[in-house]
Amino acid sequence: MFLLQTVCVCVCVSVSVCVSMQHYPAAWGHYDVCKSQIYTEEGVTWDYMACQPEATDMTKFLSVSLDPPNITCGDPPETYCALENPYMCNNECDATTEELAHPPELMFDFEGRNPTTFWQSTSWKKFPKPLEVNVTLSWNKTIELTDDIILTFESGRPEQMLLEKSLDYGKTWTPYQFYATDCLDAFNMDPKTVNELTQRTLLDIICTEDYSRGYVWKYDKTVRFEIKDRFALFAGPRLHNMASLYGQLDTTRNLRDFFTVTDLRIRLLKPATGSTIVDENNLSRYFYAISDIKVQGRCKCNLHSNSCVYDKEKGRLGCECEHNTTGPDCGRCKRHYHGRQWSVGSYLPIPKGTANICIHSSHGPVNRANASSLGVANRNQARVCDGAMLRCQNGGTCHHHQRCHCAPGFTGVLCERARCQGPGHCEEYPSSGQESVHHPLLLHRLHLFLQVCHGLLALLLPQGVMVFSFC
Ligand SMILES: [Ca+2]
Repeated sequence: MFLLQTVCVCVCVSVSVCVSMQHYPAAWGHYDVCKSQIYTEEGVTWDYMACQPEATDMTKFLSVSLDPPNITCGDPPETYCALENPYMCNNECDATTEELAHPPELMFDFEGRNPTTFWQSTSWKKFPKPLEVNVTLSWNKTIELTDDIILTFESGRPEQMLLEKSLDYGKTWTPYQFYATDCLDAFNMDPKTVNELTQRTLLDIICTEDYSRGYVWKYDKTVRFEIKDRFALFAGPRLHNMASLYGQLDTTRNLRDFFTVTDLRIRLLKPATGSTIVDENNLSRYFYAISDIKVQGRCKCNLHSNSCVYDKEKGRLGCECEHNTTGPDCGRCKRHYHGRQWSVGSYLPIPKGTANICIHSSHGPVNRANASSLGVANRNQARVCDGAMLRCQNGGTCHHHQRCHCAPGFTGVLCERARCQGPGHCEEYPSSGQESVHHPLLLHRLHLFLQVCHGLLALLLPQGVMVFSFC
C-alpha cells in the first residue's frame, strides 16, 4: 500500500516536470549525471553512470588561423566589385578603418544584424595563380560534433572547396568532404549527395555539388557538412531513435572517431566566378567572404564527465573528470586508481550507460614507478567501502574497507552491477540463467528509489527526464 501511494505521487509530480522539459523519448538517455546518491535501507551510497557534457556552440572556444597569413583584405585598401555586376564596385576593404575592415573574427561574432559582418580575402589579383586560402579552426581539445557544420558565404560560394579534419591537433589531416561545381573535373570524383549514403557507406568521403552550383548567392549562401543526416542513418529521419545511434557509437570505434575532431580546416580552392571564364580585366570581382561559421559539439570526455570548462590561462577546454579519472579528455585513471585498466564509459545499457569507473590501486596491480607516490597511497589509502556512504550493494560484504566481496551474479567496485556477459542489456533482456538474479535487483532498486523519491526529485529537478525515468 505504501509503495503504491509513493508511485502515484512520484509519477504525478515528475510528469508535470517532464512535460515542459522532455524533448526526446525517455528511452534515450541524456547522460547528464555522472553519479547520484542512492538511499538504501542501510544508508547512502553512490550509483555511477556514463555522462557527457551538454552540446554547445563550439565556436566560442576555438582559435582561427589563416594561411597565407596576410590573405585578409584591406592592407593595402582595395575596392571590390559585385560578382554578378562588374560595374557595381562599392565594397571597400580597409584594415585600418573599423567600419571597413573584415578580420577573421567576424566569422564568429553574433550574427543577426544588417548588414552582416564578414571576413574577406584579398581579390584574385594574381590570376591565373590560384587563389587558395586555408581557414583553420583549432580547439586544442578533442571535441565531438553533434550538428551540421554550416558556413555562410557573403560572396558567392566557392567553386572548389575541401573540408578537412584533424584528430591530432593539426599534425595530420584527412578529408571530410569535397565541394565543387564539377566534382569529376575538380577532384576526379563522382558527385554524390549525403542522401545516397547508407549505414554501410556512412564513413565514405564524398564530393558534393549541392553547395557550389549556381551563384544566386543572395538566396543560397550556405555550405554544409551534414552531421545530422549521417546520424539519421541510424537514428531515423527525425532522430527519434537515438538509442540505436548510441548503440552503434558504443560498439563501432570508427564511427565515433568520424564525428570527433581537434581541428577543422576549410580549404578554399577556387572562388565563385559565376561563369566558366574568368574576367581577367576585372579580377576584383573574385574573392572569398565568410560571414558565419556554425560548429555545434561537445567536449570529448570519454563518458566520464558532464562538464567541460574553458581555462583562460591555458587557453583551452578541459573536462572536469569524475569516476576517478583525469586528463583533458578523462583519458586515464587518477593517481592511486589503477586497480584496473582505464576504460571509456559506455552508452549501454540505455538510458544510464555504464560508468566503468577507475578503482583504487589496492584492487589490482600497483604502478610502482614512483616510490613516494606509493608511500602517500599507503598513508592516505582511500576507503573503497564502509558501512555508511560506500556500502557494498546487492548482498556484498566489505573487507577491511578496501574491497567488496560480491554475491554471485554481481560485480563492480561496490557490487553495484549485475554480472553480464558482453555489453549491456542485462537488465532489459536477462538471459534465462540470470533472470532470478536480476528480477530481485530491479525490485530492490525500485523500492529504494521509491523510498527516497521526494528527496531525489528535489535533487534532480534540473534533469527532469532523469527523474521521470527513475521514478
Ligand atoms: Ca559575422
